[in-house]
Amino acid sequence: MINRQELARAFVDSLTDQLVVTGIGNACNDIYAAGDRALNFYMRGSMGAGVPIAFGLARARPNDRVICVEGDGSVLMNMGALATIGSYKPDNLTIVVLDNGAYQITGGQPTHTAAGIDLAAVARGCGIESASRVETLVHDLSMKRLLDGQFDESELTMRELEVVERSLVKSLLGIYHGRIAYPSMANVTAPPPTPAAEMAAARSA
Ligand SMILES: Cc1ncc(C[n+]2csc(CCOP(=O)(O)OP(=O)(O)O)c2C)c(N)n1
Ligand SMILES: [Mg+2]
Repeated sequence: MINRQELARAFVDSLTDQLVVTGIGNACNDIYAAGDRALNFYMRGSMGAGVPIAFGLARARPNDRVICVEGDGSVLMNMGALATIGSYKPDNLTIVVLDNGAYQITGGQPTHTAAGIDLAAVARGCGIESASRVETLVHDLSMKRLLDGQFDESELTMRELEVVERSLVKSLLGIYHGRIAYPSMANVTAPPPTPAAEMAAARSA
């Protein structure tokens, strides 16, 4: 089973020249810890600002691909941004919402998604037709492989394939409880330095 930081490392390793905007939650810390790059922008301060910043960047840089990684708490705080994106439909913007059902970084208080609010459905309602939950993406992926014959040699039953799908979804969601200090997270959750700290370091260097 992979965990959220491993997922962040795999994501960062797969990047080439994409512009990455992270939200203020764990997305920011994980992606910074996985490997800082000049093309990353970490929103450090305002919840809800990652998605609109990424949208503005996508509009301003139509030849670049922009990927925004946000938390559920932030997206809930600024759902109107989804309607703006649905109106403009930028084709160079991808939004990934790490929906752990919690304001994890401030102590794990539950968000509305923990009560069943479906952000992918909200996004589709806002005109972002391709929005989908990770369960759907994984199922579509496995059905595509099944239909194009890639499982023909495999002895997996449909029931076993479902178990594989569920376990992949669980890995991808990487849900951890905010109040538990997981040992493997100890050395990777340091946030990126603030701009003020960076300027102070540059002055003293
Ligand atoms: C406008 C605003 N309100 C509250 C905060 C305090 N705050 C910072 S991160 C955070 C939780 C973010 O939750 P989420 O986006 O789901 O990310 P997670 O911590 O779950 O990864 C809160 C409440 C803030 N920075 N800005
Ligand atoms: Mg969250």
